[in-house]
Amino acid sequence: MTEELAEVVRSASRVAVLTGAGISAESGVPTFREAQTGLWEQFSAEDLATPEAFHQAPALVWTWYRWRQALILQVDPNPGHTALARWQRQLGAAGGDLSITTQNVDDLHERAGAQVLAHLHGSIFDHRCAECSQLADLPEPDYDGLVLPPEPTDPPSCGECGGTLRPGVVWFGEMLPVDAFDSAAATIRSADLVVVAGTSGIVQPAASLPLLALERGTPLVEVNPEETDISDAMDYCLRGPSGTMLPALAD
Ligand code: BV8
Repeated sequence: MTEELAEVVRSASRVAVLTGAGISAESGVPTFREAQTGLWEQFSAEDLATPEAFHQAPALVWTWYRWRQALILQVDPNPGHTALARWQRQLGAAGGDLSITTQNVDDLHERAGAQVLAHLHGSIFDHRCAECSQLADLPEPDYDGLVLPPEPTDPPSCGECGGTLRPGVVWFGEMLPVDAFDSAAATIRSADLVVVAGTSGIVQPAASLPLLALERGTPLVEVNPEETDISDAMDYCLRGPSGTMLPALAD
């Protein structure tokens, strides 16, 4: 990290962070860029994360989500998650603020002790009725997420209307929760530093959020081992894994 960036970080008191799948990669949660395996080998994640896929193959899509839940329950936050939680506590104690907006549907930021402002694409642990939208609590999936699940199982029925339960996430082609997006946009517009960690910058409208920083010339930092669709907008690019780069940035 250059001395210039170190000074920018030291003087920041209102930090807005946007994270993507890459921040959970070192915990062992596959990113969307990685090839699928097992039951889902012939599909890309983007193929499965749609209402159409769930309508056509509810058991396959439902089992994919239950398997991902099991995997997430069995892994731990990594130093990237814990660095953001620490930085958030430190800034909060000094009268500042660090907001975390994530595209991820896992709970690893929370399990690292951080407050999350917005889960733009929902939570993998939420389930709702595809017909009446009633939320439903389900027991944890009973298979080992570190090995691939057995045959697909049908999604359960809604206890209220008998409809079909679906994952409580935002699928491709579905609208984001307006309040989540708007609060994320507000924190980025009022930040004095924006950090974008672990996202390819492909999925919209999430990927457009960091660009709001350009309105006021707020410094933009990207943490990613690779170049992304939004790297050109960045003032600083830390080319490395977030588990290494975020602790260096936060401390
Ligand atoms: C919307 C929840 C309005 C589910 C997700 C045609 C019709 C309809 C819509 C569209 C269309 N064409 C385009 C769109 C818009 C579409 C879109 O953006 N498509 C893309 C594919 C072009 N967006 C939508 O549909 C959104 N809704 O637009 O509504 C609308 C409605 C109707 C009609 C028109 C418009 C909804 C998008 C939300 C989808 N749901 N997740 C689930 O999780 O199963 S998206 C999902 O994929 C993730 O949440 C995340 O957002 C995205 C993956 O992106 P990343 O997080 O960036 O992860 P990725 O794997 O791509 O990259 C990982 C990065 O990490 C890499 O850069 C890698 O280098 C880096 N990395 C790896 N290791 C590390 C690391 N970085 C740091 N450290 C490491 N160790």
